[in-house]
Amino acid sequence: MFLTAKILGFALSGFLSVAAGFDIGLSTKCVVIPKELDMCHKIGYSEMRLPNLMGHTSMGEVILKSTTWQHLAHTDCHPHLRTFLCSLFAPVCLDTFIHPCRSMCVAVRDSCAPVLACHGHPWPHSLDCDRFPADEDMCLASLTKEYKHLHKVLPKPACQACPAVEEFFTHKRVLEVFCANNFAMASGTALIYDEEMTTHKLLWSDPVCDIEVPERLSSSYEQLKCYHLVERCVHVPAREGSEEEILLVHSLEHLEVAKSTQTMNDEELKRVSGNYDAFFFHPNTYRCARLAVGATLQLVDAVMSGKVCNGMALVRPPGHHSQRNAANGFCLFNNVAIAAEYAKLKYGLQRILIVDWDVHHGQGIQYIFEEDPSVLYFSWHRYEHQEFWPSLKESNYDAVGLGKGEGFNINLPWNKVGMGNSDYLAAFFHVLLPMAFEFDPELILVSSGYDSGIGDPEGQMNATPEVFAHLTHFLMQLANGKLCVILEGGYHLKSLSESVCMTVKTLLGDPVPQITGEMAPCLSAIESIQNVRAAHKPYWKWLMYEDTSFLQNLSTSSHLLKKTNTNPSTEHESKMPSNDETVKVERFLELHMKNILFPVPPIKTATTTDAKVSAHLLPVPVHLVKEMDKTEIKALVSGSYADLVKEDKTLLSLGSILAILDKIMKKEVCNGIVESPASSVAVALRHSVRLGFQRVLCIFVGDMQIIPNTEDGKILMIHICEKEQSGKSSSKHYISLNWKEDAEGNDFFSAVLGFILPVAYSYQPNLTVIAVGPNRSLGISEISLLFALLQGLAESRILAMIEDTERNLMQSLAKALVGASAPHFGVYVPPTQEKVNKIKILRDQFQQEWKMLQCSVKDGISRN
Ligand code: Q9C
Ligand code: ZN
Repeated sequence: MFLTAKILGFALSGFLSVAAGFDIGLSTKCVVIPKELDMCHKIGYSEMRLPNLMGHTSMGEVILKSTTWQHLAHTDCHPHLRTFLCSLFAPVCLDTFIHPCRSMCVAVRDSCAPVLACHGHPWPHSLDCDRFPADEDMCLASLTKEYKHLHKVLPKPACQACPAVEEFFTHKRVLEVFCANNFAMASGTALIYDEEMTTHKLLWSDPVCDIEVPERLSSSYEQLKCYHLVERCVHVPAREGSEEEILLVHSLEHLEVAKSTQTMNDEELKRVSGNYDAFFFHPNTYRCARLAVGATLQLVDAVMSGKVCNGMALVRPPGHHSQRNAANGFCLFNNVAIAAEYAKLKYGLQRILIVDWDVHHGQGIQYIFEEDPSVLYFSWHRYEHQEFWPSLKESNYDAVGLGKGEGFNINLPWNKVGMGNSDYLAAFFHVLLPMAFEFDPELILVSSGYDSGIGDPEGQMNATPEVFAHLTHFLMQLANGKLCVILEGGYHLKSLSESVCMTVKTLLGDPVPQITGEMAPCLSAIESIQNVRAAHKPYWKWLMYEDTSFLQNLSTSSHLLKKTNTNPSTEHESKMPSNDETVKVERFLELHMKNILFPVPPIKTATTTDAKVSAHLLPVPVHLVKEMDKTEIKALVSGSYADLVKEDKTLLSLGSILAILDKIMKKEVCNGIVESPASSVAVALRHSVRLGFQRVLCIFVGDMQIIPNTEDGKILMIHICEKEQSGKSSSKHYISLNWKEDAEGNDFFSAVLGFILPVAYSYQPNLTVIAVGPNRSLGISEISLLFALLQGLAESRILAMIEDTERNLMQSLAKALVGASAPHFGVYVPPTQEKVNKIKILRDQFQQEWKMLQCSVKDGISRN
């Protein structure tokens, strides 16, 4: 992680002042990105700058110039070698210049020149270290202290044992090997907060508006400080949104009315406020609302320019209810809608996803983008058959968008209060995430209201703060991680601030807390999910073969009838949460957060001391663990697995596995990756259980020789292979999923979202083992997807066991585990009918046991 964090971007002018000696004319040249450099395409730029520190104008030229030394990349001569070489000629995205400092060059040269000498080549003039600036603040510096600690001994090649080298044949390959995405990936999390936005407040008594208080902002910020999250974020200042920016969405008339309130007295303010449904003006409201818009745009700029990879803006007033010509529901300007228009205009984006997890329907956003296919809007909201504010017919699931925008508006109405973690997760698995992966957004904006959380007087829902960590984690897997979270509602101060913290913590890359409690969506949630799937079936390829049909009679309809008959006064009483309830939730959360939060292990990823392994994992910073010695392992591996210990190779890998498991158990490391024969998996699983992991989820990809015993329920095995293996039929704890990767692209999304994740979340493992054996039927893209999404489980405790022939796989997975590369899952392709049917059969078979699989109500199934 610190590798990328070390990379300093600076403006062109800064570059020019230190770059004397380089060919400036060429280094500032914008060129069209060749197709094979998809790391830059991913970011959304069609042009880039060539840093051109070697005086080259094209990749072809650079490859010619580097023939004598390019094979250095495959030696282990210095941990920063690839970074150094990449910085010399990699295309630079985002107008950010990257180049090495003299100290880095010297360090690399001192270690690597002997390797070149070994092969009969001198250190090339083009890599002369005097050409590079000495100022360490301005460029990629040499080894940091931590790095020295991790790699104490750099190999000193001797002429008798020249390191083996590999030749490259294509431009693409050269770049891949040198650059490995390092420079295309932004890192860091922006946090935007400006105290001035607490000056907007209600000046008279109004029971409808009195929950939208300044403390919503200040207490969230205080809580962030309390968890030391503020200091881990990149501070980005707010600014005022310009009139031009506001007019991207709003009418001039609306802007003028808002502007005119600045000089009004209380009485006039109250009168203007009365023109809207649930809004109040304060003399500083206009200024705050402009800051809220500007803060949101600053966040979009920080993310789109690559300054950070994600971030959160704490703003007031909120935005998602406000409309072209009207304030509404505490909102004056539609911050998120303006941001989407701005991003389209300034960065030429063609696909933006807006996720609105606020408990209210952001009807303002819906209206603005209803006919726009470039903005996919998803909102879940308390609806109660149109009883709940804003009580619109168009908040129901059948409002799917209009004209060209048909299919790009997704409403998931909740017809009951009390929705909780399982309901929200089910909505993500069975509705939002499959749409989002098919849509493939370039940027995600979250209308992040926390009134959908527990204790909120408006929402009356039950979801606990950690569910927002999971929702955030899922969204981080899309749009190359470009995620902007913008505050909307949230009126229980404690619930709000804890949820904000869970979101920011997750954006920063911390492991996600486990969700506790029964995992099963409620009947009413399943009904809503079924109906929105049915409504969207005509528009989405992934839904094409799903058997979704509308449910006419909802379990909540009778409740609606009953409600209209009740005495309004008693109804009012039961609806209003008492002060008592607020305090009760406060106390609950105080304890709950202590229970679920855990110290982040000091080391993210561990691997073995086996030099062969670490060599091709570099330059990813992994921690090296010393394996157990043979007698120790022999003592541990007893009984039925005795045969295994006879094989020396197996024994060695077991030694590393057991050592890493031990460190994961002790919370010294978060995850681990080892080279290991598939035959060790059964032993590793049993050993995990013996160490004290109560539920171990194992995803096994490929042929399995020894099928572990899973009868006691302490291990849940999902076995993915091309054909059913004989000898074992599926059961609750041993599930066989026959899946072969698609030649056209990645169609595994449907299996992961529709089956593997729901089963995994139902089981709630406290350790995940992902093993890849011989004859795997999944490609690197499919396995990477599995890794990315399963990291949300078991507090990110993952042990990866990979066959020793899988060098490429090993390298990409190591990067995924360390968190050093943006997610990359290949091209989305929708699943074939045959594959959809496969999932359907499995879902039917297991949904009574693993309830998160449920996404439709079948006749004859009565639950809850
Ligand atoms: N009887 C946000 O959460 N309630 N706004 C009005 C009228 C308004 C919520 C009730 C709730 C607005 C951003
Ligand atoms: Zn709300």
